[in-house]
Amino acid sequence: MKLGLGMSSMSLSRENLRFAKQAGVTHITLHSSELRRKDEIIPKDPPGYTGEGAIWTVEDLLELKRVVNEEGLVLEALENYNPAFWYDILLDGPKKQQQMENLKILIRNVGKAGIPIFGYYFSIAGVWGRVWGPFARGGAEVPAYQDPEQTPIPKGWVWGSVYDRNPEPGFLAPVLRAEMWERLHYYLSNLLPVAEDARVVLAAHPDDPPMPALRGTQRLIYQPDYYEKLFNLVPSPNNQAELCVGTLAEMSNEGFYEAIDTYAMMGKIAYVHLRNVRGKVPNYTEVFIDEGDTDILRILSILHRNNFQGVIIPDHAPQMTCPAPWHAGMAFALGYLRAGMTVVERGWEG
Ligand SMILES: [Mn+2]
Repeated sequence: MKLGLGMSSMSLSRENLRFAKQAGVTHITLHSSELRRKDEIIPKDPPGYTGEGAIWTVEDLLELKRVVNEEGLVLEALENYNPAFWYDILLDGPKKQQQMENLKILIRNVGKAGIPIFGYYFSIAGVWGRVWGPFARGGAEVPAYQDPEQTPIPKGWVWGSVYDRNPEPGFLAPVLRAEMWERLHYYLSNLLPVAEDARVVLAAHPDDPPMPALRGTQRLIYQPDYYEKLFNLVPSPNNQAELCVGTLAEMSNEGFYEAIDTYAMMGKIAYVHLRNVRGKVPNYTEVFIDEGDTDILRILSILHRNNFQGVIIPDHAPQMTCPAPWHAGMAFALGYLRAGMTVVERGWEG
């Protein structure tokens, strides 16, 4: 098991890479949906606009990797496409084939840059409906889900972003589950052969929040054992899970420890998001890693028993009351995970 930290284009800096190194982190995952090539950024774009979606070149990716490597860390995964890269794959729209050809180029480039994993979240509604509040221990600020009223998705909008600056008026028509599985099949059956060839694992995040439907779109992986269907949909060693334990714990059905045991045994876990949570859909809140309903040491023990060799990142952490709320929250989670990993790997003999 390796300790990782997730960063975004906002937080990727020499200082933060050193912070990670100091906290015992060896691997970085980079949330790449916000990354736009420098020549693409236009200051007057509306908030949340994705850009046109110019695919990152091998040089772009090698530059990211070089910065991470220079601080003594490994770039393990990119996480999430810019929605501009694949909105018509998600929506079954007219640019679907063209966008698929671009994703193939992207995955080949990721492979050429030597980045072993690409994490994705196959969802139209995206992460939606969370509220922030002082719900963790001592009033630390965290996201929570409180069964919000679900509004339809405006046209021109996908995955939490605006992909069309001049959309038609109106709303997206409802999308049924069978149709979503078909779209996922199109994505995987086209991209997995390229990913195999490029030696890149495609790693799926579960539905977050794990509601059976969100804003009129039915969803795919919203119960712990539904990953099996994804693995069987297009069988491939490169078809794996970006296993988000917090999201699995939020799901309405029990049995997520057993599901994780099974997926770890199958060698289907590309990397792990590990955070704690209190409650389940449709009402839950994120909390400190030692605070919620999930037995984090049991998760680490299951992973270790199955010889999991991949990276574990804290996913999110509460904002702690101090001049550096993100850093303090992450340092607490990283320290807890570092100690937990040591205990399960070495065994505790008192
Ligand atoms: Mn996650």
